[in-house]
Amino acid sequence: MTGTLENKKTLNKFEKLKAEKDGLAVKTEIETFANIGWEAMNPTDRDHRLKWLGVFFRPVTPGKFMLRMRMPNGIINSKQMRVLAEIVQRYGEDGSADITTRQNLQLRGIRIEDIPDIFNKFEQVGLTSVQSGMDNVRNITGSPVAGIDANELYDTRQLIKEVQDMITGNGKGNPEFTNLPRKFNIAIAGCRDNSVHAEINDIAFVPAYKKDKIGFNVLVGGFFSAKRCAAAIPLKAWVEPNQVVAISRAILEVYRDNGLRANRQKSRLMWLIDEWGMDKFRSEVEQQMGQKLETEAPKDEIIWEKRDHIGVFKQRQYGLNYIGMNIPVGRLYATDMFDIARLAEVYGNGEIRLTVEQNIIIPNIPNSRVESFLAEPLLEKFSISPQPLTRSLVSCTGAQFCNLALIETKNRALALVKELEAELSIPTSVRIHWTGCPNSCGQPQVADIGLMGIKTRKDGKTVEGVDIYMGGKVGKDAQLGSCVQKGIPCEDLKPILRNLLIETFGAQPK
Ligand code: SRM
Ligand code: SF4
Repeated sequence: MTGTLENKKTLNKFEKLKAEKDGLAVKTEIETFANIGWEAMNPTDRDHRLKWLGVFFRPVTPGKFMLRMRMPNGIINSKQMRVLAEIVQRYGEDGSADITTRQNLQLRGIRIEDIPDIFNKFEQVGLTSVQSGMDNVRNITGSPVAGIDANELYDTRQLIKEVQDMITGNGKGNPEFTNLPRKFNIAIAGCRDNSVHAEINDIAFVPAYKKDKIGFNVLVGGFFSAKRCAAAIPLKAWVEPNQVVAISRAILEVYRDNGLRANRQKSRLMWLIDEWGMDKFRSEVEQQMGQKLETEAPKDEIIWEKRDHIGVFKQRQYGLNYIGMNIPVGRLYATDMFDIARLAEVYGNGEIRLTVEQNIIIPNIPNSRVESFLAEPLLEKFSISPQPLTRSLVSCTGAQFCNLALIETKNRALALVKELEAELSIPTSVRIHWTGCPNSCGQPQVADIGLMGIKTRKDGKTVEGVDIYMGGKVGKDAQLGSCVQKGIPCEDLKPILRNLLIETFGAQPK
């Protein structure tokens, strides 16, 4: 099933560990792991296979694991949020949660001895963290205002759930898709503003009409890696909504069975498309689906600038509103999570949405309740009208928890924008994205100003630094930005950003 003869001869470390024992197999061993503790565990199970259950060993904080959830379409309810809050609360100062750039939550401080109990709790409230790391399909993103946006073209919520259920065996784990050549990203866009960054996904469904029927043009192969970044390209296919699950399955099967596995740096879907050419790839997908694909619609419906959803907005449902709150660099603590759950219940219908900008939306708030919502103390911390740089600041995890990081990101990012906001009047929000290393989890290539962590030299010493990216365009006609300046020590960054904001984004010294 997996790979050619040549691949099998040259198995790299990760292919070997998957061939020896499927990652999902550790599901039946979690009680044992809990009993023996992290130090006695087989290192390959602990450091790698546990990621198939969403449990990440953190070499930076040994014994305190990270737990990456799945949140299809970025939607969670207050009951689920409260369960997650209780989990992180248990770990005191070590416990926190981060909203991720895939509309998802990651919990921190988790002890292996608690995992069986945590998984039981997940089951009770319909949460899962399965297949969220390593060579699996990541959280599937969709418009954060699906179903409530007055101008929506297709409500993606059910579709995204169906695709996730297909891939994960209804959240229990599905061995059909636990040995892909590499990680895999899927996004389904149903609104007009490309709020999912379709172009950076291995499969993206973008709304498009054929005659008067709404469906999706399919894009494939988008990805970022340290070696190469590529925007997704058209599969030259249009599908109806009821074909989305089938084509996702077919593409995954083609990739699983034929994707390149010898070199991990060349294993993402685009490398297979390069090798085969789009025509062959497309016809293999058709064969796997057992049906001919329709040609793509001549134009898609992404015709808006990207919205950030921060503030108060009317819903498609008469008399209801959604309110987007800015969560600086996506960091939440237990008390915040309890409070968000409470707000969602008291003012809305208990629903909470996450965005790829690492923010939160509370929907379904009646007109009559908006004013008292806005008077809630939590809004002083999580503003609905934040300062222009804080508003669109995004940051990956960085050195605080990530062992691949070359620099500290979240705390530095926040401190720097606060200083710049104090010194400058900035007429519009400027999207600044930080990423701690060239893996680009913080998506610097989609930003107005992207900052990628590197090591550089200053006064004969190695210091933390950044390469600067610019020109990332989101929404309609999205485009990836590129590197414009290399090797700036972080301690010298502020005046450079200050000048950029003045010269390119119309900022004025106060
Ligand atoms: Fe990522 C690896 C965090 C979105 C590209 N990413 C990692 C690891 C797991 C590395 C590790 O084991 O420490 C990081 C975990 C650190 C931690 O403790 O939090 C990590 N990635 C993240 C998150 C949390 C960043 C954030 O703060 O939001 C995002 C989690 C999303 C989720 O909910 O699943 C995250 N990562 C991304 C994205 C952005 C996206 O999907 O839109 C990318 C670029 C897009 C892409 O993948 O094509 C991304 N992460 C990577 C890569 C490079 C992949 C490659 O093909 O080379 C790695 C390294 C790897 O896989 O070998 C990586
Ligand atoms: Fe870690 Fe690098 Fe990803 Fe940031 S970009 S989370 S530092 S792997």
